[in-house]
This record gives sequence, C-alpha cells and structure tokens, in this order.
Amino acid sequence: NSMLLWQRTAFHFQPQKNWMNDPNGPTYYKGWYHLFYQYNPASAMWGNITWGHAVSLDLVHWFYLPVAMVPDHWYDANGVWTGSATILPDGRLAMLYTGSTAESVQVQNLAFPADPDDPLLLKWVKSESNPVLVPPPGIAPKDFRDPTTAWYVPSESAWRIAIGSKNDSQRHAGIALVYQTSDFLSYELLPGVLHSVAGTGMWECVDFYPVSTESSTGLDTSAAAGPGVKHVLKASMDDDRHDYYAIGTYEAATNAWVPDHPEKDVGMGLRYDYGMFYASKTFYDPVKQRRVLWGWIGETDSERTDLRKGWASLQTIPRAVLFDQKTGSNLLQWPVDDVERLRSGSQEFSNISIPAGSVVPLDVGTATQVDIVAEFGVNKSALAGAVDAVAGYNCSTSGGAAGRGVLGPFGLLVLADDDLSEQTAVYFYFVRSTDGSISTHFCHDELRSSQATDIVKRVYGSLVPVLDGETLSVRILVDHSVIESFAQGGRTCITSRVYPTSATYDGGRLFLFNNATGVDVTAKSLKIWQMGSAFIRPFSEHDSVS
Ligand code: DQQ
Repeated sequence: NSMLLWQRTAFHFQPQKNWMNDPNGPTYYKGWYHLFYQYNPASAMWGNITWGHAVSLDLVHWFYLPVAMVPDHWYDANGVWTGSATILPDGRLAMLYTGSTAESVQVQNLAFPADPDDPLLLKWVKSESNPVLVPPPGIAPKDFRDPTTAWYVPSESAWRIAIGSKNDSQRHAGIALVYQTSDFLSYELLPGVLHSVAGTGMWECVDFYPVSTESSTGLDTSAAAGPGVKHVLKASMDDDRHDYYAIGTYEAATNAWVPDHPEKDVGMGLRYDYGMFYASKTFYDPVKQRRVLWGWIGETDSERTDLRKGWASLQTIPRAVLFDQKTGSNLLQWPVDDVERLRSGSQEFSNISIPAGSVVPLDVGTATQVDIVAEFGVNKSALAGAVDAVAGYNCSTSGGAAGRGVLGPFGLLVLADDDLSEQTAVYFYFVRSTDGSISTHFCHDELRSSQATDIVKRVYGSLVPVLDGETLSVRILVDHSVIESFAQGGRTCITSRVYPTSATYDGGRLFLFNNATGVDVTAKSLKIWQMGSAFIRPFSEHDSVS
C-alpha cells in the first residue's frame, strides 16, 4: 500500500525491514563507523533480539551488514540485549552486552571481534567466560542491564563500567552500579552507587562520559576528571520512557559523581529530547574529536500498522554533544556536520513579517526532505508591555499551536499540505511572568500531523534558555515522516514521528505562522536546503574496502 511506502525516510538510519530499537556499541574502528542495534530478524515487533549491524564512512551513508550476534547460548537465549564498545589502548575492541538468559535472568557478557584485522568486524566471538557478571545480591534478576563503555582509571590500573538497575526497597530508586575490572573477565562491584534517584524506577541504557567546559571538542570516555572537565550521567527511565541527563563532577578516587544542580538531578531535570527519543548512547569519534549521540525513535502508530508496513523505528541523525559554555547548565546537541553534505540548492528569505494571527506560505516547492535554519525577531516593546493570561504555560497542556496567547505561539508549520489539513507546528511561546522576566517555551504540536487514525499525536516541548542579546533560532531536519528540531543551537531538542497522508512527496509544504494575539513576529532570516537522499543499502562485493 503506497500510503505506507512513503513513511520510509531518506537520510535517517533504518533497517531494510522488521523491528529495530536501541542503538548498540557505536564505535569507530579501522576507518569505519559501526552501528549495531537491537533487531528482530523475523518481525516488525520487538522479539528475538539480535544485533543488527551497519557501517559508514561518514555517519550519513550506511552499508547494512549481516547480523553481528544472535541469541545462541543459554546466557543470551532470550535476547542479545543492549551493550557498549570499549576500544582498548592497544586498539583491541571489547564489547559488553546484556544477555537475557534462558530463564530471563539479566547477565553481562563479553564478545570480541573474531578477526581484529577485519575493519568491518563481520564475525564476533563470545567469551568462554560468559556470563562475566550476574545480578549481585539485592538486585532483582530482571533489573540488571545495559553496560556502558568502560573508562580507564590510571590510579587503579583498571577499567570501570556502569550498569543500570533499581532499588525498590529504597523508594523505587533508579540506580547506577559501578564495577571495576582489569581484564573484562572478572569484576569487582564498587561500594555504594554512582548515583541514585528515588521514585525513578529502572534505569536503562545508562551512559556516563566527560565533557569539556572550555573547548569545543569532545572527550574520550577515559579522559581524566579535573579542571575544565565535567561528567554527564544519562539514564533512560523505563517508567516514563524518556532519556534524562545531568551534568556533574566525577571523582575517580571515591567513585563519586555529584550533580551541579541537585534540582536538575537525573530524573527531574533535563532531557536530551522532549519528543520520541529513547535508549540513547554516545561514543567518542577520534577522527573528528567529537562525542556523538545516537537515539532510538520509536513509532507512535499501532503495532498492527507496523506489522502491515513490515518495519518499525528509526535512529536519530547522529548528534555532536557539547557542554553549553554560555549557560553553563545544559548540553548542546547538533546534527553531525557530515549531514550538511546532503544539502543541495538553498532558498533564502529575510525579514518576512508574520503579523499576529497570520499564516504565511513559503514558496519553496516541496518540503518533505529539507534542512531549515530560521531566526525570529519580535517587537521588544510589545514584549515589555504584554501580560499573558496563561499562567504556568506547558507545551503539552496549554492548547498547542492553536491555543492563542498574547506572546505566542509562533514558528513554522512543516510537513503541511496546501490547505493545512495536515501540519506539524514547530514553535516558540513567550511567557512574561509578573516579575517581568520572560521565559521561552519551545514545542512541537503533532495534533494535526496526520489525517490517519490509530496514531498517538501529542504536543511536546519544554523551556529553552535564551540569553540577553541572543536571536531566537531553530534548526529543523524534515525527512518525510520524522522531524528533528534544535532550538538555540541545540539547547532544547524535539523529535516527532509523524504519518502525513497528503503532505507527502510533492504535496509537502512549509508555512510560517503567528498565532499570538499581541505580538508581531519577523522571520529575520530563513534558509531552506533541499536534502539529497543518503544511500543506505547492503554492502556488496563491488564496494571496495580501501
Ligand atoms: N532495550 C533492550 C534492553 C534495554 C531496553 C532490550 C531499552 O537491554 O534496557 O531490547 O529500550
């Protein structure tokens, strides 16, 4: 059915068919970027979990390779679950992953490349010592999974990994355990936990890595803690299916991680993304000296529809992650610059007025596969005078793009059709509080994204910091059925999985809108690139490996 065909994307990674979930073991090895992923070789639903595998020279174009690891031992009979790669100083690669055993106990297993000289890492050997870790006393057999990339602690001549779990006797606390090892075969559980947050439940896919507070390059996972370095802790919370992070300080000697802002502690504070985004994982790219984040974009249609269309899920465009030196309190995420190689002819506009209550079409032809950078300006005096009736604005509950306030919403309508019967709004909303301060909300409204039924449509978003003198800006990647937005250089990000039925191919349009009642907005600059399609296809014998 053609209605389902176009939901395939042009430059997002997805398998040829069937189910995909978490990104696994992303790494760079002998000239190739590797992406493994949770994969069901037999169906478009979760199950039979195996590691799918693909390689790329640039993080944009991908070759599918044969599956890397299948559930073929008692210790992973119920699935080769999520894991992470560690590159050792001598160049060897250690892969740790969770196996769900024949009895559904979660254990950690070690695998390594059968031929370390094969840059494609086609064949994997599972260690004779598996499982190398079983749930420790006090940890339930199904609450022990997803080992991180290891970091090296020179003073101990040893490596450490973190593993997510939960502690129900401690007010349903999510926790990250830390193990120390010198050979990846035997491990010592370190006392205490790396971190714990009451009420957050099982922490899946924990990630733990250093960021520089002074430079714009990424840091290797083993980079020493110290001045100019902070550590990010991320947990994917199984209870609410979102990825939370906090920035803090790590002391290797005591294995203690202390969040900078306890109120923004992992669990209540910051999210990588306010839309469909889960089970993410970073890796250090030594070629471009950057830390790269992958996230899983699940479906919001029904399982029945997924089975009919024969596939489910996408990965995000890989995002470079940096500490935000201007705010000092959040990360910045930005699509890897390699994706800009897909840009072709751009159309530019400047100073387009968007009066209160208007919708302005943009004459760009089709806009189903585009990269958009937009900057907005608002009349400052209007801001100063306005008192908004909306107290406690919240993207999800304040009426979305249709709810009119004095100072918002305004922004773009993407994947829209000519008569706006389909549209996804990407917008800002200012709120002026009684003390005169202005806060800025950034949201996606999916409520009119598709005329199809059987789809969960939501309004997503959060606050975005806008500092004095900064212009309001957003970058949006539109790819047929997925929209990834990055506000203020990537301080707040939102991913929407959408299912337009008429805003497809040549029918996909772009509009500006301003639904505020009390403020005129100007699109100060707009740049829209048509995007080429990435090749994402099986590796063939004709593809030479140089
Ligand atoms: N997905 C894997 C688990 C992980 C979960 C199983 C997160 O290892 O905890 O497919 O989506």
